[in-house]
Amino acid sequence: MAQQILLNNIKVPGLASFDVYRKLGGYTSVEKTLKNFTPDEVTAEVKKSGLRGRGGAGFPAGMKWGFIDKSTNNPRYFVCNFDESEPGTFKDRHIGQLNPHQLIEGMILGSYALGARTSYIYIRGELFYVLRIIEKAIEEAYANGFLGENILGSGYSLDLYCQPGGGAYICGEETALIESLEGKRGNPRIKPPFPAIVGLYDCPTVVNNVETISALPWIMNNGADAYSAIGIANSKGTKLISACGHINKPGIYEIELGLPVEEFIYSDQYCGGIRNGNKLKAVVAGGSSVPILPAELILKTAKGEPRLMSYESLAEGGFETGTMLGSGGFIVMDDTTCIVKNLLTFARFYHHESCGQCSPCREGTGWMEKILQRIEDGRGTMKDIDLLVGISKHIEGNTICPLGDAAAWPVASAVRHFRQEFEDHVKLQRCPLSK
Ligand code: L3W
Ligand code: SF4
Repeated sequence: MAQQILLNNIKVPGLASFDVYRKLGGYTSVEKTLKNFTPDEVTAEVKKSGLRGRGGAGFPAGMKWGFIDKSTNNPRYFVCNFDESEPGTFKDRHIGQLNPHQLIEGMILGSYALGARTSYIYIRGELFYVLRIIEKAIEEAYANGFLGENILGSGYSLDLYCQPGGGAYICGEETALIESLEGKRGNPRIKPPFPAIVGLYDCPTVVNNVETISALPWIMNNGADAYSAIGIANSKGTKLISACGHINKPGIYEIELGLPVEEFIYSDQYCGGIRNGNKLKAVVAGGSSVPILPAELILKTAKGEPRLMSYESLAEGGFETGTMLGSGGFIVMDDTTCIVKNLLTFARFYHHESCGQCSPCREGTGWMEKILQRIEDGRGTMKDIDLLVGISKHIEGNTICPLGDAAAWPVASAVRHFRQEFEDHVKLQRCPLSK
């Protein structure tokens, strides 16, 4: 059984209540940290642990905290990105719903490290039922002296608010989230400056994902060395994977980074193999925003080495033959799947969610959707296939935020790995998989 850090007590009845959480050792990391660690020592511990951002980019958490300018008197903010909207990604809502105090405990630790006096959990608007659970947990934390003035007599004070999101995928991009939190339309800002320098209300701000923050209590309780002893290379600790699609056991799994992909897909402990004994066709390993890989490249790298569930191994080969761990939304497709149709669904999503600020994304996502619809309907031409690739290349790297890249990468990789299937649609003037 893999080490469980985030899901350890998840099945305990009543875990969302302060009393049950506290009985299981909850909030001990706050007691220990406020007494024995300076804020900079907490940052140093998180740096040493090797914890990386679990929202998609995998940026080292402690390093991000280290960018915060503490030399001015400006307020600093710690913000939790709970705007989980990435297709195939449903891990954060699970821990927020069932273990909200673990997240609040992590918020206290991160806020203390950064010297934040006010912090926010920005939660996807549609997850209103989770917001209610978190707000209740925040109330309990105040009532028990873990939030508010002079926490546990330490001299450190913190107010924590839970804010419902604006109802758009783009509000999960950290600068759009900040704009939305300020009460404006969630339009991404140009980076740099990064939020660590100019963030919420133009003050230094760190935005971290729910899963990243929820790992902090374990790290402060057990130490950075214990955390970095789990995992592999520069992929330390555990990762939540929301597995979905054509597998026997869809669900949320906490894996130790470095687990072979083959074991994750086929073992009974995890996905339990492909449904109906079908053949694996393709996987999108990190939410829909990463390159799609065919079965042979998700199980083994181009060098023939077993592919591992880690930042490095999934990226091995670059975008020619590799992909990204991303948010951990693991979408599995069997051999009954039409890649063009699947891609069309993704393209429609990005077109709908584009904020419209930059023309390559605003125009390109809609254009790709139209072409994919044409090909899927049997009205496409061979030229359309190259046009798709051309558009995706013009979007990639030419936009304000990563949504443009996120829309381009799946298209470029699908044509690279499944060109024959696109050509068959054109030749047959229909989907080859339709009866
Ligand atoms: C200060 C520097 N800070 C980087 C910070 C930056 C951010 C973090 C990572 O995109 C990805 C995207 C989606 N000084 C800094 C610095 N930072 N350099 O580090 O930054 P970045 O730009 O690499 O990525 P990002 O903008 O955070 C996130 C992909 O994740 N994705 C999306 C998932 C969506 C969800 C969801 O709905 N919950 O998870 C999935 O793969 O495409 O590539 O904080 O400020 N020099
Ligand atoms: Fe908006 Fe798309 Fe530009 Fe991002 S890339 S700022 S979503 S138009």
